[in-house]
Amino acid sequence: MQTTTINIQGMTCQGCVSSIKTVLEKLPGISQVEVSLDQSLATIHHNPSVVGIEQIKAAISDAGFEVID
Ligand code: 9UX
Repeated sequence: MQTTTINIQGMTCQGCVSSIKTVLEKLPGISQVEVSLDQSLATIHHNPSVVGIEQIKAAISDAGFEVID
C-alpha cells in the first residue's frame, strides 16, 4: 500500500467531501480515503500496482473538483 496526498480545490461543504470519498472508494485498489475540507486535502491509501496517482487525480477531476499539483 502507498499513501498519496492530493490537494483539491473547489470543496466548499461536507457534501463535496462525501462526493469525493464515494467516487474514490469505488476505484479498485483503494483501501482507505480521508478527505479534509479545512485543509483541502485527500489522503488515499492505495495499491500502486492496481491504481495509480494519475487515475486517482482523473477521478477527482471527473467529479468536478480541481486537482492542484
Ligand atoms: Mo455542498 Mo459540494 O452543498 O459539490 S456538496 S457545495
